[in-house]
Amino acid sequence: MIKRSLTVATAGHVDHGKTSLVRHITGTNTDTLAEEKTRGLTINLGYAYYHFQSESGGKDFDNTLGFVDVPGHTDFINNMLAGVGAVDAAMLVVAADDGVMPQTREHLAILDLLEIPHRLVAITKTDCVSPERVAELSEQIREILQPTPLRDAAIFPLSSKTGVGIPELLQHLQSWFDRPTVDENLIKSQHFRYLIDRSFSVKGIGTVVTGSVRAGAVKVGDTLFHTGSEKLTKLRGLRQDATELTSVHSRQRVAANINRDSSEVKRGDWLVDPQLYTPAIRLDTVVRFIDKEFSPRNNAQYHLYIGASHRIVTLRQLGNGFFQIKSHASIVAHHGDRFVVRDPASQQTIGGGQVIDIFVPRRQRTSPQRLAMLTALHQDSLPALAALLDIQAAGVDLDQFALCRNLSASGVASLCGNLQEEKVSYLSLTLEGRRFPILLHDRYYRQHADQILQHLQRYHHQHVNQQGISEPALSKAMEFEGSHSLFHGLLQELLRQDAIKRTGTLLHLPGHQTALSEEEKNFLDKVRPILLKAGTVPPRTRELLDLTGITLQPLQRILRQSTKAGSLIQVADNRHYLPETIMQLAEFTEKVATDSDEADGFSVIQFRDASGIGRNLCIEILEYFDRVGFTRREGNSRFIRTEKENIFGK
Ligand SMILES: Nc1nc2c(ncn2[C@@H]2O[C@H](COP(=O)(O)OP(=O)(O)OP(=O)(O)O)[C@@H](O)[C@H]2O)c(=O)[nH]1
Ligand SMILES: [Mg+2]
Repeated sequence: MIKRSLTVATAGHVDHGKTSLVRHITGTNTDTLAEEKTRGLTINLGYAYYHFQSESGGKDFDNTLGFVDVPGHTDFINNMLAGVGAVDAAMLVVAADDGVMPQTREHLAILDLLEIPHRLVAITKTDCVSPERVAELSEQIREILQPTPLRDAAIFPLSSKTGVGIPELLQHLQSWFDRPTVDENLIKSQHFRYLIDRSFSVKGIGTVVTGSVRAGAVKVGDTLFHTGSEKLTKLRGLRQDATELTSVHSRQRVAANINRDSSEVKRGDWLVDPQLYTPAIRLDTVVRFIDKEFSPRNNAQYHLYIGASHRIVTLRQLGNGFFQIKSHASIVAHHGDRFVVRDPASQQTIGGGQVIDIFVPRRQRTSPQRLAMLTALHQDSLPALAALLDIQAAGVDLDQFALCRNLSASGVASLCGNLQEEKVSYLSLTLEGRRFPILLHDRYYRQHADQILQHLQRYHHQHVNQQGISEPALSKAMEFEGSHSLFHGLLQELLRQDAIKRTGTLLHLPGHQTALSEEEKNFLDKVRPILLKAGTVPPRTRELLDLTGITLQPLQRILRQSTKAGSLIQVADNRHYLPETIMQLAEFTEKVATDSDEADGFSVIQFRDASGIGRNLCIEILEYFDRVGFTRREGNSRFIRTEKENIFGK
């Protein structure tokens, strides 16, 4: 038996018979609160299930139709929005006697803005009116639906009192299962996301949450990230209605047993794959306003409903139909997530839209480049990536692209495969500390590479005695506008292709070799054995005076020349090293970093104790490593920034 499930939310004006209809179909009264019972109306979301088996194409299916019953009363619109924020199907309920009322219209607008794919209309209480009235109301509803995507929605006149019309409605709901609801490839290409709508504590079991899987798949025993507490949690168990499950995938509604305290968990929180968590305060979006003339006031506060959460936000028009949402509290969202905006002053739903980017730049938020980027991003992943490659001279940050769109490693791999089929030629720059490479269109790679090569050529021309230029100095001299990591990636690529070479820390063109003067050769013959013998604590310049018998000024001059030629490396004002000793020290530093608790880096003291080198010289060595980009200092800790070969060559 193949399991399938679909969740349908109700919608419609207060007292129009939503809860009664769900009860008639499932046998469950979802109005469980005492207050709901005494007032005879729904306040909070209600959940119920209808199970049926079916057969199609020679396969047997075990189907679960889940219902999320929402309140119709406008006072509880927050709950209604949380309920419809996580479903793929909805039924708009209109009572035959009352007809179309304010919340009929508002809920219809919300379903429209959220672009819920499956929808139908139920006309309830037909037992209270004449057949003519039902026909007339059907006509009116048709007209109202006409300008919306619900225009083709089927309309079912029925009565929850007599049961008339309900079999037809059920048959239609069941037919929704025949459309493919599960795409295995899509599930694999995304990380797990599960939207929580309730949390409670069960004796002997612990915290149980209910909600719906919005993407990906998960199995019992997996570790997830709970966004509300920002803590990891183990998934202890899964249940769909009365059935225990071992795994779940996108589009299923399930209860999950997690090891967090139920007081930490609230509606609107997510359980996500730990790699996916990227909360944002700002979102760049497209918004559609119900009143086309409407334009948001810059500092006004609006209510944003996204997923099952509610935020106070401001809206800022960016241009080309894009709007920036700024929230007082962080939002967990990804590209394509839908939302609704309400105006607290008028208490009306005013619009809704879709998230485009969750990585909003701090500056130039409305620049033509940013708008072009948003236009590129406002497409499916493949055309979006192709368009970005075309316009981004600094390359496409695939880490961000993948996080924004919730793409797993397999999703990224298949996307890049498709890109190659499209004959887009680009280069992947793999960089340490990043999950995915930076992608650079061949055109831009050539531009950057030419610029680097030309610069080196000019440099050699102007500094004949110098073997080359260090990476940070080159980047500075070129006024390179891209990131440090892009520059580093470009150099790695050029080194890999032998288009440039590195001697010590100095980058140069392959053909360039400084000719050593007789004087330099003699000096090196004399000084190399001294430095080799001294190892990691070479003599200071002053000490070299005695050791070489050369007087200060000529010694300083020749040290300078040898440094330029790459034969020696100057670590501090008065201290020069052989390149191979620096390489040994770099290797040693990597070991110190690995031996120490990696997350905390390593300290000068640790380095001193491990090396036996005096504290002051240790500081000089490490500061030199910082300067050339091998290590990075944060407070009292140092971290290895890149493999030593990337800085000092092989
Ligand atoms: N005669 C008749 N009464 C109905 C029918 N459906 C619902 N009712 C009655 O209408 C009233 C409201 O029904 P509910 O199902 O609670 O309405 P609701 O849409 O869930 O209301 P809210 O959740 O508060 O928005 C109840 O008294 C029901 O018994 C129907 O088909 N025929
Ligand atoms: Mg109700």
